[in-house]
Amino acid sequence: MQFLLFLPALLAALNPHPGLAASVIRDYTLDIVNGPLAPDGFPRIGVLANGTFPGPVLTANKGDTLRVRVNNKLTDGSMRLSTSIDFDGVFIDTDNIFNEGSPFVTTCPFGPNTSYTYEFPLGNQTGSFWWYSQLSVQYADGLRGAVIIYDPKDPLAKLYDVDDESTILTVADWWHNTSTEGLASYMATQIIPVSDSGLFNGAGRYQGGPLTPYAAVSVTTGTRYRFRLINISARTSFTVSVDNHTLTVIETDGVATVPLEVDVITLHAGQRHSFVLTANQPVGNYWINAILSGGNPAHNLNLNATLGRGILRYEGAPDAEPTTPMTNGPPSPGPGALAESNLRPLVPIPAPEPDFNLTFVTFMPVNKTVWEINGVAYVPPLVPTLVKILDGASADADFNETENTFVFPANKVIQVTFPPNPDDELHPFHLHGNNFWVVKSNDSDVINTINPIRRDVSAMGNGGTILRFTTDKPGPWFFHCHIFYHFAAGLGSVIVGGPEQVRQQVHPPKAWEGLCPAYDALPPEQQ
Ligand SMILES: *[C@@H]1O[C@H](CO)[C@@H](O)[C@H](O)[C@H]1NC(C)=O
Ligand SMILES: *[C@@H]1O[C@H](CO)[C@@H](O)[C@H](O)[C@H]1NC(C)=O
Ligand SMILES: *[C@@H]1O[C@H](CO)[C@@H](O)[C@H](O)[C@H]1NC(C)=O
Ligand SMILES: *[C@@H]1O[C@H](CO)[C@@H](O)[C@H](O)[C@H]1NC(C)=O
Ligand SMILES: *[C@@H]1O[C@H](CO)[C@@H](O)[C@H](O)[C@H]1NC(C)=O
Ligand SMILES: *[C@@H]1O[C@H](CO)[C@@H](O)[C@H](O)[C@H]1NC(C)=O
Ligand SMILES: *[C@@H]1O[C@H](CO)[C@@H](O)[C@H](O)[C@H]1NC(C)=O
Ligand SMILES: *[C@@H]1O[C@H](CO)[C@@H](O)[C@H](O)[C@H]1NC(C)=O
Ligand SMILES: *[C@@H]1O[C@H](CO)[C@@H](O)[C@H](O)[C@H]1NC(C)=O
Ligand SMILES: *[C@@H]1O[C@H](CO)[C@@H](O)[C@H](O)[C@H]1NC(C)=O
Ligand SMILES: *[C@H]1O[C@@H](CO)[C@H](O)[C@@H](O)[C@@H]1NC(C)=O
Repeated sequence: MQFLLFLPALLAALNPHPGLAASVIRDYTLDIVNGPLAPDGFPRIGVLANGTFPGPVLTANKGDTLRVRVNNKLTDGSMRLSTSIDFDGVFIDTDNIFNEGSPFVTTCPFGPNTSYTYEFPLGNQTGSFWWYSQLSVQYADGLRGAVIIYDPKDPLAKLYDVDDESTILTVADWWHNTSTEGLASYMATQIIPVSDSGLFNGAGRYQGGPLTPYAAVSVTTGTRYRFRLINISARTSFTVSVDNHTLTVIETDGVATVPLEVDVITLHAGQRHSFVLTANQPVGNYWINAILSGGNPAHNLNLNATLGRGILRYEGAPDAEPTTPMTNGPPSPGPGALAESNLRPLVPIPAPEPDFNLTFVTFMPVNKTVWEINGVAYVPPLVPTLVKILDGASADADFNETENTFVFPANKVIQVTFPPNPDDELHPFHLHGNNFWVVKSNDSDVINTINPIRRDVSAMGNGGTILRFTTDKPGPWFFHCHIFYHFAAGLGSVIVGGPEQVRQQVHPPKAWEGLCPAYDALPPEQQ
């Protein structure tokens, strides 16, 4: 019996992504600590999983169950002491929605010296995702990392030779100040703190700072790599290119795509892309340009976006920086740039006709740090949405107006139209637990209901966007701007599908039921 229980974990430990059909439990422990780090050469204390940034990569195979025990060992009261971990883009099923980690929607955060274990089957989903603290803007302090679900039978496997931990690429913005200072400054000034640096695979530089070594990615001539590019930034978009190499996009937010060759990829909040790069250039060192944009650089003279980069190093090349100039790479938008409207899913699914239409107009009043959807800024409720549903809430009117909560029957199609954005800011909207069809991308006037890309984050802008999704998976799902400063100022909503089905299907464990009473009992400085 003991042996049988241990066998899956043993198999998982021996072979990180075997081609085995057997489903296993991927058991991870994350110790959340306040620890020192200096990814761009500036030393500070962060909020880190196991003391590292980015945090540990969580990997699984299609069909596995992910189990993540999170031990909150935070001690530094200058940053948030509670936490709550969300697994961005992962289709957590209704039965396990209480482990979805969205504070005040599906759960409550948990305080220092306590633990919580998130567990859910991964179903048929595969691709590149990430985990992070969904509490306030805490992830800006470092609590973020990748989640990769490998497909042992990837239909695009013939396009690449290597896909392992060495091909996971992360880009992140980084601040020398804590997120609590940043949030206070934002609330006081309406100006999102501009980051001090951009990090590629956890390393970067700021203007006038030390010459911190850039992260190098090793390749061998003639080999094809599946790079999984994940934007784990908190506020900033990244424009990524590799000097003298083309990038063939094959995945967007966990959805396999028709291969699309580009020179440069722009990643907005929360977005992920896999691309294939063939090491077909002369042996040498090449710049990987990871150029951030977001905010007025005049607000932080430490920021020099051009310093955001890494190195593609061929086997046989010296352990040195490229001798070519640091550029920002090809322009995006531009002729070689990835445009969302050009992406096609490998398996096209027409967007079904909507049963309900919503229009979301985003707005920030003058001189007030509040972001509204249709005139209402989201305020997290004291009692999470899921608790209210389990207690009988069934209609919009059962929620406070400031919960921006929209209730629909199960198995319906919802269309959300974002008219051209009058405030002229970028808002990457992210739907938890589900993909949407991007029927109209901000970057195109074309309405495509035949084979639009499906994904879970799309950037709204002044071009206008139309999304469709279904309520086939009952539950309350956060739908919010992924710029967490905007989100913290109210740019969020909750889509509830099938409240009756939720009450039938969802049976949370005692450990979850204890989270809210424990959190509510914490002194505010430990929340
Ligand atoms: C994190 O650290 C804990 C304690 O040392 C360890 O048990 C766990 O395996 C580590 N997790 C990962 C993902 O490395
Ligand atoms: C957590 O536990 C440690 C060690 O037992 C203790 O020193 C610390 O005060 C505790 N923190 C809180 C917030 O209770
Ligand atoms: C996974 O896909 C198979 C085959 O399409 C289907 O029968 C099964 O219901 C799916 N499982 C889940 C959890 O969606
Ligand atoms: C960092 O915080 C300090 C103190 O709150 C503030 O004076 C400074 O302007 C902040 N730096 C940036 C770049 O926002
Ligand atoms: C990339 O190609 C250009 C010519 O297109 C060349 O000048 C440059 O040296 C090449 N870069 C490297 C690192 O070889
Ligand atoms: C930013 O860094 C690049 C590369 O080192 C340098 O060429 C440029 O002058 C820097 N920008 C400023 C404003 O100093
Ligand atoms: C939703 O809007 C579309 C136009 O985009 C329209 O064709 C459809 O009839 C509307 N559906 C409902 C239920 O209002
Ligand atoms: C906003 O604040 C600025 C600077 O304090 C002030 O000049 C302006 O009149 C304010 N605008 C409104 C509409 O309150
Ligand atoms: C409803 O929202 C208003 C405005 O944010 C707030 O003052 C009130 O306390 C909320 N009521 C409940 C029950 O959460
Ligand atoms: C949105 O589209 C407009 C018009 O095409 C364009 O100017 C803007 O850069 C786009 N924004 C994003 C975030 O793609
Ligand atoms: C990366 O892109 C920026 C800009 O769109 C967002 O603000 C970030 O939230 C995003 N990062 C993640 C992890 O989504």
